[in-house]
This record gives sequence, C-alpha cells and structure tokens, in this order.
Amino acid sequence: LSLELYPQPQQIVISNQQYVPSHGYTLQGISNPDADAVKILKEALPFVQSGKSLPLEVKKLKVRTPEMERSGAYILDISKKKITIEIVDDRSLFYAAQTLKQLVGYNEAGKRTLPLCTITDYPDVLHRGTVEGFYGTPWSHDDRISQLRFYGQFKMNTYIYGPKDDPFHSASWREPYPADQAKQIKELTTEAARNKVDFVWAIHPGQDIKWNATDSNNVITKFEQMYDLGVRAFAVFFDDISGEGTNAAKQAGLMNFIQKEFIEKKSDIQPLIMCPTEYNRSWARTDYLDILGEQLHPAVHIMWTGNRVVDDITLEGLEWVNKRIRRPAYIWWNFPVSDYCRDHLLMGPAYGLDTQASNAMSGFVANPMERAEASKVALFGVAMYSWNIHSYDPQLAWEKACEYLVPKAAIAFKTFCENNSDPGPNGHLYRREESTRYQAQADKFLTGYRNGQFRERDANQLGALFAQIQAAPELIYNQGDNKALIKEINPWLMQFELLGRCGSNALRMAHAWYEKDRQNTWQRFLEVSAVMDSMKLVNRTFNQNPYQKGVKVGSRVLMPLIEGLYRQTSRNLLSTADTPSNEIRVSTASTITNIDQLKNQPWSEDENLIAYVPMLEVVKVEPNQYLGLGWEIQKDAESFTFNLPQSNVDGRVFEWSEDGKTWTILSDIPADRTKFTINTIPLNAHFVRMRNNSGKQMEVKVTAFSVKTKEV
Ligand code: LTM
Repeated sequence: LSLELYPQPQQIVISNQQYVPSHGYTLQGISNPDADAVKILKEALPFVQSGKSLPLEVKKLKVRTPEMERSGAYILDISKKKITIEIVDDRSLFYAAQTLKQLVGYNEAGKRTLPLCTITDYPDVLHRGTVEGFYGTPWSHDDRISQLRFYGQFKMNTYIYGPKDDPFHSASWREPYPADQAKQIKELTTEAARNKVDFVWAIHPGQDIKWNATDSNNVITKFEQMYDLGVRAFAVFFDDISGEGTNAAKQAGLMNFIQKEFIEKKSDIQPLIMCPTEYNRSWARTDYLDILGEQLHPAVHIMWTGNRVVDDITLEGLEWVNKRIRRPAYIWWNFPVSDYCRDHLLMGPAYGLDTQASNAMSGFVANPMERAEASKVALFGVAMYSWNIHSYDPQLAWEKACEYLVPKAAIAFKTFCENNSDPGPNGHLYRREESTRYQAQADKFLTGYRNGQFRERDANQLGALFAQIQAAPELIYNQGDNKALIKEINPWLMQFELLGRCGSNALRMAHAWYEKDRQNTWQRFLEVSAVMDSMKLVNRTFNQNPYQKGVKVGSRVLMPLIEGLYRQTSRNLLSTADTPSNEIRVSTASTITNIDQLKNQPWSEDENLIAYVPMLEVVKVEPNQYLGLGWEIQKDAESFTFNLPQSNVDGRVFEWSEDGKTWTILSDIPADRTKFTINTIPLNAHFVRMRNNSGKQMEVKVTAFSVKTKEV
C-alpha cells in the first residue's frame, strides 16, 4: 500500500491496513485549535457532539529536531482507537488537516476509510510560494483569492504582491491606494490568513527615490497604511531600475532604517525581504552584493533569480551568491512568468531545480504568468519542490497538476500542456522542452520526406497525435469545470485545434505526394494553406499586446514539422528543388550591437518596420558600446524612433552609416530627449545606432528602437 499525497510528506510509516472508523470523532487536547484547520478536519471526517466517539487529539509537538520546529511541521498518527496530531503552530494543524483530507478514501460500501499510518512532516524551505512580480496586467481580485486557497491546499505559505504595472506598488509608490483597492487588499490579507499564507506587500520605489529622510519616511508611511489593511509582511524591490536608486549602500541604509523604525517597533511582522538591483549572477560584476552582504541587517532576506534573469536553480549558483550576501538567498524563480514571451504559454513541468539545495535557500517563490489559473500547472510543482526537495519529481508533479486542474479531461489537458511549454527564442536564452515524446519522430519523418521517403510508422503515430490535438480543445471546453482557466487559455485552445487540423492535413499532403498523386497533393496543399491562414488570423486577432503579439502553439517541434512539410511540398509541386520557395523571405535586416546583454535580444520585422523586441530590464552600456539596426539594401529609411526611458542622455550619440563602418552623427535629434522620432535620415543610410560616447558606463532601457523603411 502506498499513499498518494501532494506535497509528498517527509516520512510515512504505514501498515498495509485501511480501516473504517466505527464512530464519529470528537476534538480533544489543546484549547482553541485553529478554526480554519478545524473546518478542514470536519470536511474530512464525521464529528459528533455526544454519544460514542473516537478521539482526535491535538497536542503540542514534543519531538524537537530543528526541522520539527519549523512553522507548519506536524506528526499525524492514525490508529484504530484514535487520531493524534502533534503541532508546532496553527499552520501545523492546518497542514495536518490538509494531509488528512487527502488520506480519506471510500470503500465499496461508500464508507469512509483511513489508512493506519504515522506521518512525520515538515517543510524543507521556510518560505514557499509565489511573487506576483511580472510586467503586464496584474491578476484580478478573484484570481488572487483562488491562488491563496490553492496555496493553503498544497502547503505554500507565501504570496508576495508586487505586480510591476500596479502604480501604487511602483510608479506612484508614495500614493495611498484608492478606497476600493484598499478594501480588496484587506480582503486578501484575511483570505491569506485563513489559508495560513503570509501576504507580503512589496514596494518598488527605486526609479525615483531620493536618498533623504523625506523619502525614507514616505516608505514607512506607505507601509503603515498597508499595516492598517492587515499586511504583516513587507518587501522592497530594487529590480529593473537605473540611476541613483541602484546604490547598494543607500539601499542597505534604507532597509536598515525600515528594520529599526518599523519592523522592530511592531511585534507581529515577518522578516523583511529585499530584491536587489543585481539580482542574478550574470549582472554581478561589481562589489554591489558584497556591500549588501556587509551592511544589510542580517535579518533581511535577499532575493535572487539564479545565474541569469531567467534560469534553472543550482546548488553551485546558490553557494556562489550566499558567500557574497552572507545569508542563504531567497529564490525569486522566473518561471512560469511569460512577460518576455507573451505569445506563448508555459504549461510544462517545473524542472531545472536542484534537488540537493534544501539548506542553501531561505525561501523559494516563483514568478507566474499573467494568466493565474494556467500558472497553477507550474506552481503545483513549486509547492511539491519547496516542501520536499529530495523527493521532487517534476514529471509526476506536472501530471498530478493537470489531473487536479482539469480532472474530467485530464488527458486532453496534458496533450495541450505538453505541446505548449517552450517560450520560443528569447533574449534570456531560456528554452523549455516541448513535444519531447514526438521530437525524434518529427525530425525523422521530415528528413525522410525531404529525401523522397514516407515513413509510414512515424506518420501513423504523428497522425494519431494530431487527431488528439484537434480533439483536445472540445473535450476541455465540454468537460473542464474550471471556467476561469478556459477563459484565460481560450485563444491558445482555438489555435491548438487548428494545429491538429493543420498537422493531419500536412501528413495527408505528404502521403499524396509519395503516392505520386499530384492532383490530390495540390488539393491537400491548398487545405494546409487554408488552415495556416486561419492560424494567422487567430494570431493577428487575439492577444495583441505591444510586446509579443499573437498566439503561438506547438512552436518548438510541431509547427516546424508542418511548415517543413509544406515548404517541401511547395518545392515538389513547383519543381524548384534547389531554390528557396518564394514564401521564405530572405532578410538582411538585423540588429547590430556589441553589448552582451543585447546580443540575444530578438527583433521583429513586420512589413516595413524593423524593431528591437522591447526589453523589460535595464541594460548597462560601457563606453563605446552601441545598439543599432541595419536594413535591406533595397530599402530606404523613412523614420527612426526610439523610446529609452530610465536612460542616460549625457554623452550618448545617435549615428548613421551607409556601410556599417563609417559613421556620421544624426544632428537633428535633441540631446535631452529619451523618446523621439526623426524623419530626416539620409537616403544612403543603411544603419543607425546609439553609442555611448560619455567615457563612463551608462544605463538604457530599450522600450522602443525601430526603423520604418520603404521600398526604393
Ligand atoms: O526578475 C526580476 C527580479 N525582475 C523582473 C520581473 O519583474 C520580470 O517578470 C522578469 C521576467 O521577465 N524579469 C525581471 O527582470
């Protein structure tokens, strides 16, 4: 007999017997047990007020190892005569009750059964949960309520509130919340408390903070307002800022001031958290982290995203930073956040987390997608990992998450998720496995087709997959009870159905060509074209954000397979085997830069506009480094636009060039503007760039950098 419990407890001793409790239970032991925990116990088991009953005794934990002193630790013992729960705090009883609820089964006669067992359980990481820290539309109030309940159910105890696009968190941090929003935050703190979650409210003041007493007091005043709304945990974020606000010693000074004047003066606040400016290893090139390590009060947690902005979490990387900051880092994991790849959903397993790292971190919170329900697939994994690191199995967690979220159409939902997990090419170089079960087959089939073969077995299996893909959305719409989830992912479901259809047609098209049936090939080719057109329409119609517009599905393996088959068939039909087909536009437009942080940044080319994909982070530009664009020889530039907020203007120059070697200053650009469009680019120009001519490091945020061209 084994027990399926999520997250997996640290230790289970189990006899191979289930039993049916002979009576209802009565609660005994400590007075005033936590009411939220008791509510869950009562959902799990029958309770009686009088008459014959079995005892459910709650008592303070006696076995005291360091792990068993952690908030939430518990021992749950189920015997035929009684149930005993030993606890450290209210959270322990709440978690024991959640475990008990998962243990209850039903026998053939419909009677409740319980396994006879002893479970000794504690969390590996003290602070576990999420940081709502993404750019884009913040979660709704309902999203947040649903998240807090989900965290309670799966033993996550932290929710950090810090959506970049909430003005009262960031741009207008000094302002109080308007009454309606304040009321909602109050409700959230109440719901968080019910679910034993610490609601951490974060402020993001760094872009315009003045290092003086007025602004230090402004932070405290804002925290006092949040305290009055029920907030009992606080964070200060200094990420993605430029200028004066990035000074490590000043940041440490402010944090220490808050520690002394606010945290220590109240008796009921959780340890303070800060997100540093150099929050990942690839940016840590100065003594910034050492200054924090030395000067920041030891009780303050320091957040860390890993070796890069978006990356796996390794023990080696943690040990590297822990030495500098002189405390275990508090992980801000940038997964499944999708604000840098907004046309994709990240629905795959939460993998890339070191299972040896349990003692190297003080907290583990994940930054989710703007789509809250869809994020639960990955967050389920985060809950499993952070509770019991050694036993973490990302694939198992992913499967259970899919079953939990869409129980009646779990297979269809898994099909959807396993083919929607990669972010696509991005500046962070962060990629995820997608369609892995079919990758080898897809590659072999396409190579075979290009060489005039038709690999029947592969085609059959891929055909079965495309049929499943086509059918999945309908099953999810009809059987999925989670309407909020369906609403969030609806454009991707629509596109997924088309992907299935397109794939099936593409295989039929390839088969027709192999059978030498030219007419049928043409017909199938036109069918594939028609479905591709529908996919383009979905892409142009939904999710039209200014960053990565559109709706991409199966973009890592399945779409390339379909496009490959389509292109090859087009060549076959037009007998143009050695020349690229005219659907492929060979482009000579490109970004030009010698800044490492920008080298991998994708650019977009849309009709006559070539542009950097907007960046969310601040870029450091050393003297003589530049960022620029080049365009096709057969085009003239109509205009050049830049929007570089939070950027230095002193000493920068804008230049144009005909050959990329000799550069001339664009003198019509005003020296002090961070945002400008110029329509007077010389006709022979084929490159423009902004260069740091200041002799010192400068900071730039690339919100827009584009050239509009026209055919000559
Ligand atoms: O990662 C951090 C600390 N800050 C920001 C986040 O707000 C953003 O969501 C992620 C992912 O794009 N990158 C950041 O730089």
